Amino acid sequence: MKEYLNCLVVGHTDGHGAVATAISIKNLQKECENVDYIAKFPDTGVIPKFWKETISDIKEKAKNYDKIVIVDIPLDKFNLEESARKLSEICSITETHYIDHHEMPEEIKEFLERYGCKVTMRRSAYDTVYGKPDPKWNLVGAISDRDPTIRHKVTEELQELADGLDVLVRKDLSKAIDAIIKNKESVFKEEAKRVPDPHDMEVHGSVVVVKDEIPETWVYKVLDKACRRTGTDYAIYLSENRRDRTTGELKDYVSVVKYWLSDKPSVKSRLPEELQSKAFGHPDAQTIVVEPGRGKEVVRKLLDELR
Ligand SMILES: [Mn+2]
Repeated sequence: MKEYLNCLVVGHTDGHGAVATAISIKNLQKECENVDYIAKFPDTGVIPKFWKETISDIKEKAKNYDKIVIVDIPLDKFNLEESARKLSEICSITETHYIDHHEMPEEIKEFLERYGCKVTMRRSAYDTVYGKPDPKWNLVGAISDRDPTIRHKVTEELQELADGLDVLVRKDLSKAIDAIIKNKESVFKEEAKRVPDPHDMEVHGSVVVVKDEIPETWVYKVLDKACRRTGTDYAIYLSENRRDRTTGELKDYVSVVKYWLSDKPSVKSRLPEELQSKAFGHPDAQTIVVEPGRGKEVVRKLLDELR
């Protein structure tokens, strides 16, 4: 007989969340007869929705569980007190473990602990999990979360698994969780093949320019691969005369990324001033939109600046 009868894991829905959920389930199975889980987009994937709606469903079911683990789901920073209050209600119904690696103010942590929540705040994505991290899968999850604290342990094979994981969680999250629990690497290696390989690449110092035609949805992932393969810090891709999906206008798009393991300054911080207003995206994954025919000039300017 195990110590607990029914346990529940509630987890986030990105690659890292899938690993955190799967390994938490695996570890709980050693102490619980039955482990259920909830990890579903958008219910546990969109943070405001989670704390506004999904949390009430969990509260309703809480009395059926001897232990609940909530992992990799940050409190809603725009409704911090409100989300902490809702979490504390669950903690007062049953044993609740809240495990995360995003910032939490000390007074919120103290508040939760007063209500009996078992709060574990981790510094790394790697050990954001219930119980012991799995030496392989938790690394894959941390790569997927682009956590630089594990940089010295990253290998090409683990990055390939993380690529496959990122693809599969968007298509079939429960299949991904199941494959991690069953340690089926082949499932992720197969998915990773969907990320196109860069072939035609030009290296200029610490910058690689990818000349292949890349489907729009894969641009950032392919650029990431290009940096990995060539050992460069930045990658650039030009897509000329592409139709804007909302306005229907033709534009040139220049995408620039910084490799997540590089300690060079962000792309955004290094953009020439005249391009700043034409750029959007994450500081390390920017796309610059210009009039058709002007893309090549932008690529030259970026090369001058970044190489
Ligand atoms: Mn995470």
